[in-house]
Amino acid sequence: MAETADIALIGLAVMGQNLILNMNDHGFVVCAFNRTVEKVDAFLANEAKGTKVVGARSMEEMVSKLKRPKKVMLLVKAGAAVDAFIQKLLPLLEPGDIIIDGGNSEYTDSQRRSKELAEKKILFVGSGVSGGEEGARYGPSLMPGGSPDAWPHIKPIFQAIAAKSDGEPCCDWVGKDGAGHYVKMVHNGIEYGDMQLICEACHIMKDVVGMNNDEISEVLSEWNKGELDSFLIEITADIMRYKDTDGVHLVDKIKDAAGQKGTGKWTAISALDKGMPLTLIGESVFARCLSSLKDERVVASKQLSGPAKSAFKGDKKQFIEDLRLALYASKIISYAQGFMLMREAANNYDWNLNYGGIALMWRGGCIIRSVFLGEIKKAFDKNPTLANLLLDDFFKNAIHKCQDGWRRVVASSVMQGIPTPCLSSALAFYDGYRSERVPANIIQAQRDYFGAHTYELLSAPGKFVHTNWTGRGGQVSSSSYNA
Ligand code: NBP
Repeated sequence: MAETADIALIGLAVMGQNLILNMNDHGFVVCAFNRTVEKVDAFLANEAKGTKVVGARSMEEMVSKLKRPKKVMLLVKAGAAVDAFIQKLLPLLEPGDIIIDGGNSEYTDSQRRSKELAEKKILFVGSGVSGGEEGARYGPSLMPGGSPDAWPHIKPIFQAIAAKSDGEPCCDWVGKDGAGHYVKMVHNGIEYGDMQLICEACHIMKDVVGMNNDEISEVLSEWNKGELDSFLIEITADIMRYKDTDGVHLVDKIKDAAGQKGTGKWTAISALDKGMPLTLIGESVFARCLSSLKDERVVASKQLSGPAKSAFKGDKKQFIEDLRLALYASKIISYAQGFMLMREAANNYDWNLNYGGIALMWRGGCIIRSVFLGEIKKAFDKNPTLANLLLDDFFKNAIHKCQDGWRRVVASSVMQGIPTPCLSSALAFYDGYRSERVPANIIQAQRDYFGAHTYELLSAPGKFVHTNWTGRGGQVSSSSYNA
């Protein structure tokens, strides 16, 4: 059989089909395959009709159509399906051939697969793919990591099909083993945070200021012309004004119980594992959990009271501007936390992450794409070893400019009984991060008091001592370590 295809793609659901058509548009010959083989025929007869896409009715046929080194990309359900396909591919591939997993896999799975496949001399790439259906078709954000030897072979395809930002592809090599999927995971965590922040802003406009959906939509559209210019603000403006066939706003008919597929939770778990205060993303995951306790909330709403409702009395225009500043400041905190987590992961796993490059990869194509990411790229381009985004002049000045309005919004929401887990936890993080002294000395004293866990004196760094606080305890202390 003629080896004519540049790459094979397994998985003909929404992502796979659209990526194939995108590759085809850029001149690559793709061989399509799917577990349910009938979908190959249907794809060739419909969406891929008239293209250079070829199909295969077995994995053997698929591999036989590939040029060397053979490149096979999987766009299937994450987890066992990926492992199953890898096992089936192994007897068909030779050393130097490449397997790419483009699904939303856990980075720990990609670390394991990288290692296992390296032992068999197969080059493995775990690539984050973001942008949904439209991104896959016309330019996704791609975050490939794994075996660096694979990159020169897949780079022309990946960078051709990726979204472009100022002419540069939103795709570059992220790092070894699970780095690509890790960065994609953090991207999704940030996406959870951005979405929750926008929801909180809408809630405040509705229940503190008393605005209707069309007015909220107008404010969001206005915000989308400035610092907050982003895909998520843009689509939320559309959502808020969208009317169902009966003329009623569709958003008000949707059950207020948010779903989740795990990537936000994985980000929060990784942050806890690494001891990083990823408070905003953590709160955004918990906010979804709380939302899905709908039945309990309905019962509680009839029994637990809050402050009496009062009509908004302040300067509406000023308050909306405060809200914009609160959203912007909280977003800065969320991204600062996300980059703190990636820096810690890079230290843990010996990844050499290019933070400016990551900001560029997220600048276009993906769900969190925004003008703001251009500023993050500039900050890391200026100082690649920047310890924290908040210490960059641009972001420092932005937060300083925002903080009065931010505090007013959080205070008003608290007084009105409107939950703002992300806006307020971001402010708490900011106030904690900028504090030279926090009350953790009291925690250390408490731990030593009840469990002889010892504490470190400011005057003797590195020396851990125990005090017999009550006079009843002994002199023996617990050992000092951090879990
Ligand atoms: P799905 O996540 O719905 O997966 C569908 C594909 O997985 C089909 O090809 C299906 O084959 C195959 N599959 C399943 Br389901 N179980 C399988 C199994 N046990 N063994 C072998 N194949 C199996 O498709 P998608 O939404 O296109 O997403 C593909 C990947 O990309 C996922 O990992 C997803 O998380 C990720 N992703 C999705 C988006 C998005 O916006 N949808 C964005 C970014 C990343 P069949 O046809 O035979 O059932």
